[in-house]
Amino acid sequence: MRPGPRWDIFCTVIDNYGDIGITWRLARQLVAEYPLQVRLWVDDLESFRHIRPEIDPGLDCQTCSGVDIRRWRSPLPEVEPADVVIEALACHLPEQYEKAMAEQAVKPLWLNLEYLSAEAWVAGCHALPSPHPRLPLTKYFFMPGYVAGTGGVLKESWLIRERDAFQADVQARNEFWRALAVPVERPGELRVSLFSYESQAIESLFQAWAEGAQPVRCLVPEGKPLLNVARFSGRTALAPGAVLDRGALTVHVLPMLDQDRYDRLLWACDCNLVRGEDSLVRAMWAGKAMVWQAYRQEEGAHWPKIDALLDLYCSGMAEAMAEALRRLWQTWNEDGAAGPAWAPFWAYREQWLMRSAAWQTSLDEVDDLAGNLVKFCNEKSK
Ligand code: TRH
Repeated sequence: MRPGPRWDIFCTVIDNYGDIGITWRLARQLVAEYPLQVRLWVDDLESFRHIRPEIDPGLDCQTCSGVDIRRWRSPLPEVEPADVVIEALACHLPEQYEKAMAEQAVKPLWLNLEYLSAEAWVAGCHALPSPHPRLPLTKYFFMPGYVAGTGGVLKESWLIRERDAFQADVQARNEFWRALAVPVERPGELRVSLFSYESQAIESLFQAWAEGAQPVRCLVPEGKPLLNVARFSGRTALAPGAVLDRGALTVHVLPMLDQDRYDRLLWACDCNLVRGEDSLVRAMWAGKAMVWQAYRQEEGAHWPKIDALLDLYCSGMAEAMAEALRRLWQTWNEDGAAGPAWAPFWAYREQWLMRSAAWQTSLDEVDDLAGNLVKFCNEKSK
């Protein structure tokens, strides 16, 4: 069988896990669902290992789930450029690689995969060409998004099938919880996953849960929020395995999970607090209530993103329900008093499930990001 087209995906890890989270998810899906050979260049394999423990940070070259993974070091070893080149999330390609692309008889198709946003300008920029200032190359902007005319969001072909099977299988969920040393689900209890940046809003929300009537079990994979969790509990530090009790609230500190198990955590909870872009999309596909904390940018550049997503998500929603969502998301992103915003939000618990299902239907109308990328490349290569 003839090997399929070759794709190179370049990823730099700025901080956090979003860049590697998105590029790894994309690379894995492309290999699994299309006849493609994918090489993923990553400058920080240690971060990669956190979301995919099989990765050996000591290796320059390794294969995982059929993806050829390369350490992106400077200077890059001399390699033949692939047929399709993805410059992901504002990373810059090495100069000598760009030169090598320009020297190819058939120039590679070069795409700049941008950050996901609900802002209105996104559709207008999607698929626009940008000629290289010096070399005979054109780069295309590929804009993920939630609406027609954008590149869509990531969604593997197996995702909904596996989610539905897991959510319908009490035994599988019990095993999942036991492996994490967390008690199995109890009637009347609320389970919440928490993945966020450092924020005093965590302490405010915990206070509200602790004082509330409903038992709340909050699952926190280790990372940035632990500072606030520790402060709330009067401790100086916390490690995976720690369990804190305060009033109606029990908090479990979990180890960081691999991406697939993190999905299961989202599927198993009643409400998911997520951050950045990739966990946000996974929370959308989990189908539960969700609260989003955006990656904070200089001069408040993240606020238009929050407002745009709120506008889109709340469109057609009853005013009081939309107001409850806005207040919680806003206080959560402001480091503010999220606690008082919880009860009005949770009063709509059933409606969040319905909204989530309708939102997923609208995302499906845009098709998935990997499929849209492949379609775009096939059309451009004709
Ligand atoms: O880690 P993030 O805050 O990433 C951010 C944003 O993407 C932001 O836009 C970017 O510019 C900045 O990084 C530098 O959040 P995000 O995008 O949700 O990525 C987290 C990844 O980590 C996602 O793929 C899910 C994964 N994850 C696990 O695999 N296991 C876990 O236990 C957790 C909590 C997350």
